[in-house]
Amino acid sequence: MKEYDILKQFDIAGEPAACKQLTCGNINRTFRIDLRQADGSITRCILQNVNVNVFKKPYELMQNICGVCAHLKEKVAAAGGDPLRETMTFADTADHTHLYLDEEGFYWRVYTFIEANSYQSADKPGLFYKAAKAFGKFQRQLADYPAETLYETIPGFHNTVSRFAAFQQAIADCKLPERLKEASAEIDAILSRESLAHVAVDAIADGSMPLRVTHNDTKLNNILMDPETDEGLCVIDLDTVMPGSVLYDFGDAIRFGASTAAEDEPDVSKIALDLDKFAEFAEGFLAGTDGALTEKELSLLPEGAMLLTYEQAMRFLTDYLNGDTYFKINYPEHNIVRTRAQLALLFDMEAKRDGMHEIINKQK
Ligand code: ADP
Ligand code: GN1
Ligand code: MG
Repeated sequence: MKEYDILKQFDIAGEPAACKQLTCGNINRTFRIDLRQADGSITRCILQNVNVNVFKKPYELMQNICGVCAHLKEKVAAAGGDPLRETMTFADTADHTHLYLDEEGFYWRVYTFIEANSYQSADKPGLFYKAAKAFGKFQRQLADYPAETLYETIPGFHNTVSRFAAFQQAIADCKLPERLKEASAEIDAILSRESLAHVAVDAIADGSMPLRVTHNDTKLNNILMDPETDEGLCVIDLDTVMPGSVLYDFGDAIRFGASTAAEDEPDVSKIALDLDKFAEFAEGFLAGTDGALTEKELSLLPEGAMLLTYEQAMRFLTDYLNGDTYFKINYPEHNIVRTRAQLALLFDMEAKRDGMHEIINKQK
């Protein structure tokens, strides 16, 4: 099997015995491999094919991740935790880059599999609070990380102003007229909300809101939860750790986890913002960040939720108009279905904006 041959390039003990693809991510190709050890026991690792269409400089990407993981390991060890379960651990390669380039031009990495729960929805009572606390703690653990050493793995990743320009360009350059027509209502909804795109970018630019080292992709399935207690165990998918705003981490987690339906739910009547889930996440996130957020950041958290939902709608629709070159899709209409779901959520957030602010005002 090709995956087994690739595994041989990494410094990892055991003989591969089983391989299963894990399909919940939208970007990389991820496999869980069972490894039989000399004593007969089975251990596991993750083999992942890095998507270089998205991450154009994989060596810089790995330098970022290894630096961040080393920093997190020190913090975890100092707190008496287990760095092998609470942070990602990458297997080495002969050239010590932690990356193997195969003859077909694919880049691979291998890291320790962590036995844990990985959730697609926050339905379980208390789960979203625990995830929020862990994402908030992650942010705090990186507060003293030297941000200037981080490469921008995707330039302008959450620069919604430049994303808006890319969206306009996708409309102008679109080679799929039937898609343009089909999406006209969604295009109008996005174009008419341009001012929202400025919420974080402008506040960072005028110095009223700090840049921090943020995760930038805080979907619930990017955190592993302890199998016994469901406490946040390990934040994963560190490809987008870069300087950013706390609004991005808060907002993206709300977008994904405080919705009453999946991010690609085709029946938009099922989609709403669950204010109880919003409150639950906010409480956990404030506990995790432990007083680190400024007054301005706190006051903009609801706008962060709207911003990230708006940006995601824009990104899915840009990809649809560009012919589905970025996100993995399961069927041809997937990106327009995702766009509609994100817009339905955004509209409900707009209606519940005062409610979100009341919750934050009570908690801060
Ligand atoms: P993508 O960038 O495509 O989202 P991820 O790195 O998030 O890929 O991995 C996809 C999924 O694989 C995760 O959501 C998680 O369920 C599982 N996974 C990834 N890394 C680990 C790990 N170290 N231990 C256990 N499960 C993992
Ligand atoms: C991608 O890799 P994954 O599935 O965790 C994307 C996020 C989107 C998300 C939408 C690098 O996240 O930005 O919010 O899909 N990651 C990248 O589900 O673009
Ligand atoms: Mg992921």
